[in-house]
Amino acid sequence: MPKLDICFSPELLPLYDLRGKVAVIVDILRASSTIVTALGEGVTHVFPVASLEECAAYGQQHGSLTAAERDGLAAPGFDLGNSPFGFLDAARPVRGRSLTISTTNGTAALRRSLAAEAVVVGSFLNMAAVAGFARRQQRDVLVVCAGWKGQFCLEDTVYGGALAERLAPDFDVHGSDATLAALHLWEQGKADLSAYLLQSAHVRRLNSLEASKDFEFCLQIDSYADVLPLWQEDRL
Ligand code: 3SL
Repeated sequence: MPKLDICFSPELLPLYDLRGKVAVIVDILRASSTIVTALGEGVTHVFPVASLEECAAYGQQHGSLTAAERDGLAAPGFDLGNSPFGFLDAARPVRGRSLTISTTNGTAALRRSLAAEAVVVGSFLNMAAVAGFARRQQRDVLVVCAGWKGQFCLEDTVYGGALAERLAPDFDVHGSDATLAALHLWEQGKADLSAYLLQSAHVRRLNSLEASKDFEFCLQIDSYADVLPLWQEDRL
């Protein structure tokens, strides 16, 4: 039976062997939720890049929309920041465009996970798509939490617990203390996820940046149930 494990921070990735596994990259607030929203709203594909320089260069090279964030704020000089609402603005249609995006933690975590057999982006918005993909692959899954600058983030770990609950009993979700802890946290929070995650550091950070509506948006379960951002060559 395949196993599901959770890596709490990209800094811990050297302790894991990604080869042969499905890596699920998760940055609930907000990069993975924003990427899923972009694809759900008709963006053709996404180039996730680590640096702002690459974002500008790729954007120009591919004629794509550019989105960039540092420390929670939209980085100057790009079309968009890292809010999912940037892709829901009727005044700026995104359908048919490609997107190059760079964020503080999320896109960097993805770039650090490319040794995996398959890399997908997970969020609450597309849990069904990710769970279905994992089931079809029949490989071990590692949920890679983007965290915040190397540190643990509650919301990413709670997502890991939610995914573990969905994949049990077809996956072994009791093989690591990380997954057990994530399942416990999900159990604590799932009845009222929004109230539970209000305590988290990143929610407080977003609230201070007046991005609290992003928080509620990113907690919707399966609102883009068919969107599967899957890494292929150099894009999702
Ligand atoms: O760090 C990231 O990748 C971002 O998702 C952080 S923020 O939500 O835009 O602040």
